[in-house]
Amino acid sequence: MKIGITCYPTYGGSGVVATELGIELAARGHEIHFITYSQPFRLSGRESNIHFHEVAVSNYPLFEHPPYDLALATRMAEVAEFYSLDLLHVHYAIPHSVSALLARQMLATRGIHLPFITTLHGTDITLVGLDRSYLPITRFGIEQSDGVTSISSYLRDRTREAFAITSEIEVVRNFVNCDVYLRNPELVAAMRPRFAEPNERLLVHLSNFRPVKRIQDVVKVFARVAKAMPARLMLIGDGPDRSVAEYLAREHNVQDRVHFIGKQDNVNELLPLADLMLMPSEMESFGLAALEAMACSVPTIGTRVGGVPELIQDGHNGLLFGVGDIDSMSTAAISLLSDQPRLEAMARAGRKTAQDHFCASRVIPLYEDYYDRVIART
Ligand code: GMT
Repeated sequence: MKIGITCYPTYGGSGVVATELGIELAARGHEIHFITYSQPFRLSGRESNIHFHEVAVSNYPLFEHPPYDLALATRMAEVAEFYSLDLLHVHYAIPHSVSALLARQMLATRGIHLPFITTLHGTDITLVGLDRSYLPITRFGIEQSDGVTSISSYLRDRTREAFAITSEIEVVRNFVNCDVYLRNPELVAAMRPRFAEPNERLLVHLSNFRPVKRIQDVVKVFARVAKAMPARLMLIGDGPDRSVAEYLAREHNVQDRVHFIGKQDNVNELLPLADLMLMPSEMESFGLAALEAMACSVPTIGTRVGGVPELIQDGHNGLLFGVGDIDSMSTAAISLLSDQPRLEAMARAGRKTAQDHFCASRVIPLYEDYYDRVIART
């Protein structure tokens, strides 16, 4: 198949999922065309079967707000016609589904058929989409899509309820490449000393540091752990709440124990170094970071929100608590990190969950099957 993929290429889990999907599809012989404003950050640019088409937005002085959506629609239509795409797959509803709709309409006037699929990722529904100024156009974009998928059952149900949508939404959960995300003992032995002493526990958090991630809770939980045992915290990512996290680390006197390592491309090399992942989010429609950690045999202490319970079974492959329940999360972290056999059992269970249900090799065929069905019925 020849598939166009559009996503936010530089930030957030939706861009990661879209990029990894393109990479996996290309490896399975499909021809993939990323149509985005910059090259997705997990692409090297050297992958075979993958093409990148930059969307350039003209910044004519009259445009205080350059019309990216229109430039994107135009590029989608051009690429689809030039390369005879079978399908467009857009990730994150706003504004991508509306741009895809415009591209489909533009091409239809020239007798070219271009179905498009929208994948809902979370904040496009739970935050931005529910903003009154975007709600009608988000609903319209979803309704006009030839196919819609969501990354969890939670998000499917939330979308139906919030937007009063009755059409079918296919659940295709997020995935991870289990051959890339894994715990390689030699790599761990070589790299872990950069972040922790042998007698120290290493905790990790990975996000875009937005308020929804509650990074303050990460630092507070870590500060309590660090009082109970030698420990370090590795913070991967960057974003608006980074300075709050830095401030809190100083307040709790753990600034020397926290590594702020910023945005990283190869998180598969960093996650396995840790003993425990902290994901105390206010909301996660899925929680891709926890899945990536689980695949690397790192269990997560997280919150019982959104689609997280579809991934983490409390007490089996991770631990779940109420949002903001720092006392319970800290106590649980200290107890788990003090009990090596239980920690290892949970790590194994997490790896097994990732392998049994969320490996790319299991999930990518679900997308291929869905593409076939959408193409066949449109
Ligand atoms: O969580 C973010 O801030 C990024 C956001 C996105 O759309 O890029 O993540 C959403 O999509 C991820 C990939 O599907 C999910 O794993 C996240 O749970 C989801 N975030 C939220 O629902 C808050």
